[in-house]
Amino acid sequence: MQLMKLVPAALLASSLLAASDWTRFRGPNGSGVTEAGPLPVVFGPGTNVLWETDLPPGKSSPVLTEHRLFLTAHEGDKLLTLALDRRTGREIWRRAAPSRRLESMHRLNNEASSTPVTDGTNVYAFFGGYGLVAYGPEGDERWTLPLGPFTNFHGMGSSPILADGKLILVCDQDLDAYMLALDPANGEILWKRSRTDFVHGFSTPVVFDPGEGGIEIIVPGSYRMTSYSPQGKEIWRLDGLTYQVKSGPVIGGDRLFFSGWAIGGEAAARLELPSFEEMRQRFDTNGDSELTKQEIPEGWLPGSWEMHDRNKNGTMNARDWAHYRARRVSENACMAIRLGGRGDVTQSHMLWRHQKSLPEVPSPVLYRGVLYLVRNGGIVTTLDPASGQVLKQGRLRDALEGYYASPVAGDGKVYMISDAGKAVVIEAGADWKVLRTNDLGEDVYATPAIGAGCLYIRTASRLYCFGEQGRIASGTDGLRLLAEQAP
Ligand SMILES: [Ca+2]
Ligand SMILES: [Ca+2]
Repeated sequence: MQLMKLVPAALLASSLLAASDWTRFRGPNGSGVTEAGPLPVVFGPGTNVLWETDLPPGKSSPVLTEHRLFLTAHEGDKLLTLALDRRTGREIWRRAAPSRRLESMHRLNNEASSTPVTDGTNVYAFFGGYGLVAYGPEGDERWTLPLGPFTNFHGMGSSPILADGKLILVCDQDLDAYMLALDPANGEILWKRSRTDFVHGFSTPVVFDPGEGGIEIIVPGSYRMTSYSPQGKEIWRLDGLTYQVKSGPVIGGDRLFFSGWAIGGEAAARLELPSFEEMRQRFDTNGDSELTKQEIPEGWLPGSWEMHDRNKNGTMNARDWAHYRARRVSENACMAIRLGGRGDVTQSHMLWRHQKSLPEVPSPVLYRGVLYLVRNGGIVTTLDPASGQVLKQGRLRDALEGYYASPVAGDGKVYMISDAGKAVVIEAGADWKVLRTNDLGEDVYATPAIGAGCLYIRTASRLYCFGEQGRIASGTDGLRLLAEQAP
């Protein structure tokens, strides 16, 4: 179903569309923030709907070009990339990846959970069950690159990005994790950086531009944040992350903010275990130089043996044990890191850590000088990015569900959407307050996208483009996007 509404005419500056720049997961450099016109407070099915389009299932987010909107979905055995008309929501084309492999995944993950990226013309999409695909604006297949199968029992979730003219993809998995840089023109692998110290992860990188010529690609991984040059050389590393990273970092000035949470990462669960060598000497009763379940004292066994027996041979070797041992002392935290370092910056560049009421999946959003976190149960915490001090904490009383979509912000508002589809609009500020809780009537897992005067929200069955028609009509910023009527 497509539902078109007549959109009032207004004058238009196309530069505004370019400025919105929502071309990758969470928009401009993964920040979740853009200022591109008025955004609605009141919206939902039948209310302030500029258009809506039925979609096959998927949990990826839309990305925008001046005229198009791209997203991914899966239907039956097809891994789909779709192009919609940004003004109307009309589907222009859909293409299926050459094949589809069903990978193991968490019950809440999805075969189309990675968000594509666009260079403004073409689209690049990643599916854990296939690899990478690249299409031109008319749906012409430019290249494909099969990848995997992956050793990530929750399924893949990281999204590709474009940086320094390269397509970057992080494939963190339990065995042989790596990061790729490709030529977006032809899919040729420019470099492949091994990340074998890391286990499965789901984070999407961000880019730091220190303004001195060279950019950095910043990648959260299990226990460690790493910064790479566009050539794949490590610039700095910082230890102290949780073991399983899901959210993405955000940058404000010369600071990086990251929030990580995983089961077992609470301070109370912390347990210092002996080294592998000591374990071997004390407990390797069958003399095979590895540790079986039976050999490890019961209180020291991992909750999930499968996860830590990374090569699935039924025993723990030194590498398996080292990772498990690190996990038992890793702690969940939201942290601030000073950028610009070199080498191991764990001691020198960690600015603060906050360890209470942390989100499990959603990334933080830094908006107008305030850092926002939302965790399951609708608990919102705002932090002072300078000090890590809590500014305010409160519950979203009408949206107490789980939170998987990451918050986004613009036009003085922060949007947080629960998995039950309650979309809370918060008036931004240290002393934030709820303006409105809208009910979308369907589950929401995808992070919204923001366009010029539009909020794009993917629910279980459709994509909505919401906007306040009155404000758009009277707006002086004039949005051509909304001025043009459906063809
Ligand atoms: Ca043994
Ligand atoms: Ca093993």
